[in-house]
Amino acid sequence: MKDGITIAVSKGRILAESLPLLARAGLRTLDDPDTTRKLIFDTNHDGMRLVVIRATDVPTYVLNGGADLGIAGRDVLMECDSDNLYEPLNLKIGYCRLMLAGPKGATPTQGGRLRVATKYVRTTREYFAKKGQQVEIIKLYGSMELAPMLGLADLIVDLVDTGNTLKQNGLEPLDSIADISSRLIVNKASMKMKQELIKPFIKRLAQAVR
Ligand code: PRT
Ligand code: MG
Repeated sequence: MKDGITIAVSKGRILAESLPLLARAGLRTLDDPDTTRKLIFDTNHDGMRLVVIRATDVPTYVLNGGADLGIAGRDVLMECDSDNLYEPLNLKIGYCRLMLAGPKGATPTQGGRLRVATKYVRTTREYFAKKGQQVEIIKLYGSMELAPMLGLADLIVDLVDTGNTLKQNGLEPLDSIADISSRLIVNKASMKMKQELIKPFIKRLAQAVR
């Protein structure tokens, strides 16, 4: 583990909302992540740097100490071994819902297992297990909305914000599985070893959230 602290942030929409939040907490990158292809960013704080990576890689980096802190959606955290991470803050950005959805007006076919396409295999399995329903889960990495149209799956589990994406693809929401927002996560060893850097940062970030 290196000196100083490294914060891993999900690229894309979470990054867009994280940067203003971090700025309110007094942390600014020296280069603009939107206009360079850099992955590591120095900040106005000597001992703190930002890395910008795929959403699903954020918990992996933090779990393994590649980064000390991370910002990731609850959707991603529910899919990993987040018991081994501290999650001290709900950052109240990146709001959406994880939903079960299916073709508009379709009546559920009787007999035969339902096929559910999703990127969120673990959460989907737990959701149906709680209902005592046997389903076949088909893992996809994106564009879940396509699966029912092409006959790959009966239903999908995906993130929904406005609902426009579902609508434009002939789908409708059927059930809400989880409310999603972005969270701050912390490596457990880092929290112990780098308390004097991490604790004040969490405090500033908590104030920025409010
Ligand atoms: O790079 P990779 O493909 O792995 O990630 P990504 O491209 O999905 O990243 P990005 O930028 O979409 O950010 C993903 C993270 O943002 C998720 O892990 C969530 O925590 C958070 N988030 C918040 C969302 C949404 N809202 C959201 N609406 N992630 C994705 N969406 C997508 C959704 O999958 C669907 O395709 O937006 C579409 C639905 O939006 P509406 O408004 O049409 O309902
Ligand atoms: Mg995307």
